[in-house]
Amino acid sequence: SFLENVVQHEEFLSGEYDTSFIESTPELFVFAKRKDRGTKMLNFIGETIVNGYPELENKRKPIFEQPELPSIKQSEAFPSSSKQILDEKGPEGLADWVKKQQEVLLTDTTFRDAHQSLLATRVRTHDLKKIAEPTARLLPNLFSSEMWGGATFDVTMRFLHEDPWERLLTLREKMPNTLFQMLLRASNAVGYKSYPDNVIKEFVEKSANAGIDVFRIFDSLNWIESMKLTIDEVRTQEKIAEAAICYTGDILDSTRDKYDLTYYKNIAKELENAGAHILGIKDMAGLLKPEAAYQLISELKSTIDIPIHLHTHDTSGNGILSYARAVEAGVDIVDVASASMAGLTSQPSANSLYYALDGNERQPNIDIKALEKLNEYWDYTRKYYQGFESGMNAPHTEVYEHEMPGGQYSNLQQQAKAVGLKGRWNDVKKMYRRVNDMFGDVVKVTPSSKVVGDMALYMVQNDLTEDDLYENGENLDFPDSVVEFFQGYLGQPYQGFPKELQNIILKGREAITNRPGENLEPIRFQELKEDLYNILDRQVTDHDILSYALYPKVFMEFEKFREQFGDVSVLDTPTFFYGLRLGEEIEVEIEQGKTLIVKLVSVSKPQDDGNRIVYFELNGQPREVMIKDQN
Ligand code: 3PY
Ligand code: ZN
Repeated sequence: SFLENVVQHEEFLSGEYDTSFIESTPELFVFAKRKDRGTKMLNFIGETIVNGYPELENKRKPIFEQPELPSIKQSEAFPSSSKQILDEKGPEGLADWVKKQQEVLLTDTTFRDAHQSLLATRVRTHDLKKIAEPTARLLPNLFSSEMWGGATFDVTMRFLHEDPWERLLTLREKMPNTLFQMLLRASNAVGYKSYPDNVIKEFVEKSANAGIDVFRIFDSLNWIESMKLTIDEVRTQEKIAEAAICYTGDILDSTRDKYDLTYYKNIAKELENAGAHILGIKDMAGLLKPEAAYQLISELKSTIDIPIHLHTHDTSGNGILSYARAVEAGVDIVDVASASMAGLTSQPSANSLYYALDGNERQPNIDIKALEKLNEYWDYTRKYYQGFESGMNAPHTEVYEHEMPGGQYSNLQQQAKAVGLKGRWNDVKKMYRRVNDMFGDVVKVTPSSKVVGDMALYMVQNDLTEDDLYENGENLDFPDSVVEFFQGYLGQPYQGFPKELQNIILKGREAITNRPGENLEPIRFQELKEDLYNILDRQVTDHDILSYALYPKVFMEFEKFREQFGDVSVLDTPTFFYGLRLGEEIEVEIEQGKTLIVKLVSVSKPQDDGNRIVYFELNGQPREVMIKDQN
């Protein structure tokens, strides 16, 4: 693999915070000798040419058309926007302003949830950066751009070998007048488990400083106890705390009364009391049917005073109608994506909503021509990522059955493939719903959805039925995430755990009922900083420390990768995924004003030791690199 030299220490891999092992096993952290940037880049491109990007089945580089960028006047000042209102009037001032708008406001999720939900989160900073300024200049009336958080933090480091903080800072520079919104999993931050309180606080502070304005905060079990600390910290930073309820079940189905209107009204009131500036309704799977949207928003409007921001996924094909009904009921803001990155497991299309509300006094005040222009860019750019498409190409009303979040669909599908269940995707989806019911009908959103997904994969892989669990549970070795979930490490589900199943899964391990963050040792940031400084032998930023605190293994692998291959975020996306064709020449701007010209000349046959020699021209000079053929 790419990462032959990655740290392979048991304790380290388990992601423990214990830093003493760094001191006791320094050899694990010795990094290779530095090479120049050109050599690193040739090594990366050579790897990709010889072995392919690990995750893609098709390794041959297709011919892609270049998207044209919309024309903008870079010399002009950026048009004013909601960002100025926040900066001048603070979060309460902004919330008041939102309530006064007649038209429905829009959040554009193209930079985050749309590609998380369609392309397994793989859209690279390179492609976001190019369209960032046109988006900011052409759509100043957006309420916000959701461009960070959720799965992007992990995926940028793990699969794209990029620094998520650099993405945020880069986009901030290109879009100074846009409200930046992130998705934050409360005490799970941008990870899949609970973190110590001081990590959450530090993360919020540093994200706010780096440019996040709106924090959409949710708990994967709608457990408010776990959201309060995050809400408080966002308020301390004078940013917008959008506390979200995750919508699950079906308020229209009277036989399924665990999550009824009263349940949602109570949570909304509690979140308002906890200090939310905006209430988010996070319909992560797209289960909120049009009439339910009308009823829910109407009831909530008469229950709370803060603005309401609705998020859905269009999996069923009913997203636009749900929004139209929510608009009728007075919803303040809705989440949409650029048309070519919209629909299906993603958000409803901004362009479609604009036309759907033609003649309606609440039609969004947005430049449709600009939307169409931006759309062209995404239409081309999406093709670069075709290897990550889920294969869903028509509305799936079966989502009302399996209830899988849009952001999980393509990711779980990849996971199923990876464990050899490629032909059994239908079984996995059915099992997903069975597991939900066995778990007591739980809210399914990251990370609780991952637990349900892990259990479903486990059961399909091992051909287990529900009866097998009850009859033979003591002999089964359940996935760690499932055990930890039943230990209460992700918090407490509404109405508790199903006791019998909990006993079977825990096998005598103890379960907690308090907030997991209370039990976790705070991270000693200063010590960690010194340790990392010694290991990496470079200045360590607060961002590095947080990346390490959240994802120790992923961060160290990312560092190793950078040491070996340099900053690959500067490469164009087709080259990043597919390398170069014979004779192909590209220009790579490795920093402002410094460009490398790389041409692939030839690739040798594998030698006796399994290596191939890849012959390049780098700025006109012959260069060769030796790459081990892994095939
Ligand atoms: C995330 O937490 O990443 C989600 O998008 C959940 O819907
Ligand atoms: Zn979503």
